Amino acid sequence: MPYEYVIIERDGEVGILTINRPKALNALNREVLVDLRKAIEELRDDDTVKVIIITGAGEKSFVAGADIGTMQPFGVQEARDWARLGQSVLTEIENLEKPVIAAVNGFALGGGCELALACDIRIASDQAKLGQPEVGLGILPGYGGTQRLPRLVGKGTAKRLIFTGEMIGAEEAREIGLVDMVVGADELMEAALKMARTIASKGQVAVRLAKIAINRGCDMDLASGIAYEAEVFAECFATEDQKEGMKAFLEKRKPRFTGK
Ligand code: DAK
Repeated sequence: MPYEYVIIERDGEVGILTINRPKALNALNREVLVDLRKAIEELRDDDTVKVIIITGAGEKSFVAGADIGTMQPFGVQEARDWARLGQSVLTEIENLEKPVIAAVNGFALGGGCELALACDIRIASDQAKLGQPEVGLGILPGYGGTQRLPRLVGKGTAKRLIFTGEMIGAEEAREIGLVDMVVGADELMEAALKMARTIASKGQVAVRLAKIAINRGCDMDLASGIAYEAEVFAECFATEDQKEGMKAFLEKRKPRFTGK
């Protein structure tokens, strides 16, 4: 399905979704968010796609934020609707039953940083710059930044980044845990694809259940999270993948997972 602001490509079992509004540094306006949602749902429903990579078009930017021109005239009710639209798209990405890797190829600011935060794993180009500059515009992060950022980097660091609006480079982002890996700009997509292919080669029921266990467990106290883990761990033993994975190990061969 063709989109105006998103490009979808498939590389084997990996779906690559490129946000494509480079003239505005891929800023998220309503049309981009609507295309992003439809594209995510297309990849979600495509059984041949096991892992998704999200990146930005052009060399300069992943996503430079929510579109400031769109938001400028908002009143309180429109701002609430706008927050709900973006939040629901990002929550859909976070809860997608497939792993999502953000390949952060440049600016990831405001809503762009929040989009990366909603992905499972973040790989950044050494040229990337990340931050939550919203307070400089008289607003606060509205696409989950005040919630996901402290959960990832800790309360103090999240407050520093959000209160100062400071932009940080990829290396510092890695040091604080905001990104998982930094690679040269030319190697970014290959690194993201390599990781995606590795994940795609594993038992997909197990990967899916691990994602659910981590996401749900992080919102629980430890004892409840551990109990929840036991439940999803047990579920694996009802799958063909578990039988095949362990049989292959014992027979000293590579597993042939079916995702069942
Ligand atoms: N929105 C709209 N257009 C943007 C944009 C953005 N976020 N970022 C860049 N652009 C546009 C520029 O206006 C420019 O357009 P033209 O003038 O060429 O038409 C084009 O992209 C190229 O940008 P620059 O000429 O500025 O490029 P530079 O290399 O000089 O600077 C920059 C790059 C990324 C440092 C700069 O563009 C910049 O500071 N951009 C804004 C970054 C920013 O502040 N991002 C956060 C946006 S606020 C909420 C819901 C959501 C949010 C908040 C609340 N609720 C409803 C509660 C989220 C908010 C945000 O994300």
